[in-house]
Amino acid sequence: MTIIQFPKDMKWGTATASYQIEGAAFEDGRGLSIWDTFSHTPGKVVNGDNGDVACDSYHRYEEDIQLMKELGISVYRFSVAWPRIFPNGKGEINPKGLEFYHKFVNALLENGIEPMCTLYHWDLPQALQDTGGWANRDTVKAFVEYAETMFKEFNGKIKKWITLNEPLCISYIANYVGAHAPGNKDLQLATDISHHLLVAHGRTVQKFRELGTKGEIGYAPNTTWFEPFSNRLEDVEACYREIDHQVRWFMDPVFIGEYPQNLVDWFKEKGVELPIEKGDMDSIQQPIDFLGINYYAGQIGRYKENTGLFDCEIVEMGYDRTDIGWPVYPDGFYNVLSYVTERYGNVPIYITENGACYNDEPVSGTVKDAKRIKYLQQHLTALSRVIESGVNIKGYFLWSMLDNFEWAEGFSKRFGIVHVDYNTLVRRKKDSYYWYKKVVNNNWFEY
Ligand code: JJW
Repeated sequence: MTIIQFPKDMKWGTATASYQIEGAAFEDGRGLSIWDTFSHTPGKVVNGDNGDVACDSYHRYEEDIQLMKELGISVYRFSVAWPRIFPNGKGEINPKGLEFYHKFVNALLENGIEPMCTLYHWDLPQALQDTGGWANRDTVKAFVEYAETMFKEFNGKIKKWITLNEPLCISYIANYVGAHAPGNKDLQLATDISHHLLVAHGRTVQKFRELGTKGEIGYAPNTTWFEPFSNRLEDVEACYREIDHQVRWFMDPVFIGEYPQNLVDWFKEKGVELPIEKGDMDSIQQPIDFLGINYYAGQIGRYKENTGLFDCEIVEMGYDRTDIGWPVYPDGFYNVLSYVTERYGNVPIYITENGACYNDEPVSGTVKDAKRIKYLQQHLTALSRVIESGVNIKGYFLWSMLDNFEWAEGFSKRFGIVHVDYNTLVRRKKDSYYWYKKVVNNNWFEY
């Protein structure tokens, strides 16, 4: 028998995002976002799904909060829909939007659950996309204004803030791969956006300090790990290019004030350059209070010419895959966390997302998602090992509280520890919910 024990001040939570759960897409003055446009464009989302209703959490948040309370979590990570606050992205504020989040945050606090608020989890106001979106520096300005509104409005009530969720997805997946809204396929555009996102992040942190906002602010890049197929230098370098892009590109500027030079050169060979203006790197390099890490999967990589952006091919190694096709690779979680700490020092880290897609359905009232439990056991073990090694882990947010709208995969991919029936919107606790409840309450689990 092995006991996996966590530090006594470890915080346990769950995570969601506005467009993925709220629904009420056209209510109370909410403006359109790029995900409304994208999901209503035929062929973009599996089965033509969209977030018009989603989990209807906009109306059912009290039920959701009861599920959280019974689970015993002390923190909940959610995101605010920018177009609910500023239907046109900037200018006039929609009081109903603020009112909704006040009611929601009050309800969390009344139930003893601390809110962690993500300001940007992908639902850019469509009005800002119409003037170029994140490729236009005016969007950076609009974002800082929106953030300022939120800091002032919720000062003292929300004490944990995240500027951006998964900048790699916002830039390269949405604007180079084209799999997410707005669905562009342009490497220069994606690179411009990656830089503007970092500037937006840094200026928002500056604004947070300037206003003397209570609490802490961080940032939540997604990570992955690439393990070289062999120790051949070419394989090692190819894998490090992937890591340099997925991890360092979005963290080196924040912690060190510069981009990884090898990738700057790599992109330059492809005719792509960063749109750095005077003062940008200073704006980006703001001390943050914590780093959020999202981790789901790792890969084995091998050098192959003209493959992907970085001449690295993914090698099929027969690892188990979740139902979204991502390899289960808990060592990658350990490696990413060690790597980040080694590179940037002992920064406080929240695991802002970790979890697994398994599509188990209810059978006579129960959802037996044993594979999700196994995934969580493996990843929490890796987390425990890294904590033992001295990495400064403050908390863990399981993605996700509920099954929800999984972006381009629509409702076909389920990440929740609570099952949602999308016809009736009935919530049903899965076996993993009960398993996680024990972890949260005991602060340990056993094999
Ligand atoms: C990459 C698609 C080909 C979410 C990607 C698609 C095609 C090279 C889960 N994290 O729902 C990454 N998630 O909202 C945030 N993380 O490429 C939260 N990463 O690529 C979860 C999807 C993702 C992705 C999805």
